[in-house]
Amino acid sequence: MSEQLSLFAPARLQPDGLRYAPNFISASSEQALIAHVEALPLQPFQFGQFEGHRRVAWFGYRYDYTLRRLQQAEPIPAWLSEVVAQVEAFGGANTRIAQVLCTSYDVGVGIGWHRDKPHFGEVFGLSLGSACKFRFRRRSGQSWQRVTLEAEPRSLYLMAGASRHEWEHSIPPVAAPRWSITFRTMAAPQEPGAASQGG
Ligand SMILES: O=C(O)CCC(=O)C(=O)O
Repeated sequence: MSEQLSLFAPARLQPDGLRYAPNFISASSEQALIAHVEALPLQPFQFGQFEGHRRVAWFGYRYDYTLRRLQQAEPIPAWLSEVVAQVEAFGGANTRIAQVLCTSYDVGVGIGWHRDKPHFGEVFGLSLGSACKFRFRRRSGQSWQRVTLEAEPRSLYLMAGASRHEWEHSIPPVAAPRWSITFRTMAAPQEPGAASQGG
């Protein structure tokens, strides 16, 4: 498994804590994972009273935007065990995936600017089916610093550190069907009195 860190163009700026591994899985694993994801009872993403266009299924935990808290979800299924183990090995010692989110993006569907919920720790994303422009932005005075990662099919990205907690990310509407599997660890318990992350 090789790791590639220099795909950011045109600027050399790169969010700290971001790692990227092209060809993280084989083409046959990719096809098998897409088939498994498509066989799930995918539901439109619920954001309080709003409904997103992407379709999702959660395992381990689900964040309920109406109740504003984590809920227990179905356990992570056996067909994900191998790739979860690969992701944990990529994350390094003590990486324990507690939540998996499977997402299907039809043509023209993307995801808006956000940071993942603070309940979660590190965030890994496996891209399937087609490439997307994985965009990052961070406030810099009156403007924004911006970086785009071309997330290729079969690649894995890891957001930790500043890339996870300071930079927001988004995906513009995709030009071809894309699926992603997001793997999240849980955040370390906060020290009493420590400031919590918004969003
Ligand atoms: O599809 C992806 O790779 C990103 C998904 C994402 O950012 C999210 O669900 O919060």
